[in-house]
Amino acid sequence: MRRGHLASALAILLFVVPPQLHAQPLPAAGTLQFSAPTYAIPEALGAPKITVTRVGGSDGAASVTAATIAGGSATAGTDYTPTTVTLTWADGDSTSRTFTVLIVVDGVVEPDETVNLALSAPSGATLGAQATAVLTIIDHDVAAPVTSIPALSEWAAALLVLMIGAVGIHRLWAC
Ligand SMILES: [Ca+2]
Repeated sequence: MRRGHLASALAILLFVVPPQLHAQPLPAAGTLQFSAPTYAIPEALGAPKITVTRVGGSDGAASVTAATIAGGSATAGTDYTPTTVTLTWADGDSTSRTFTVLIVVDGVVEPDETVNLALSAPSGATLGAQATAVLTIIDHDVAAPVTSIPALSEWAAALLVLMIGAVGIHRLWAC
């Protein structure tokens, strides 16, 4: 085949082949990540639901480990129950998953505290950019009002009244 004929054949081939076959996208498994970088929950509500999303594809089954990890200012076991769960998706499923972190309602007045959250061990998909997040526990306890101690002058006045009363009674008996 002469060079001119070859070029013509290639041009015809490119024209005939549908454009969508030129760059066929591979089915994507998607990425797994937290729905937000931060979450906040009043301590009194006790059980925030944390959302993990699958975005950018849903090809094949997937799973990921979601857990509370060390590093936040809240204390595991005292302020919250340490949690590790496995979240799973079926092939074609791209709906969100949630897991719950149990907060300890302690009745103690304290600053707001944080719990670090992390995704790890992805299977069938990859971790997205938001693979960590921070949960803030907003303290709801209030300090009991301090009972005021009577001023010294009030004590002195009360004592004076007692003394005057005692003297009066003594005089009555003497009469
Ligand atoms: Ca508290």
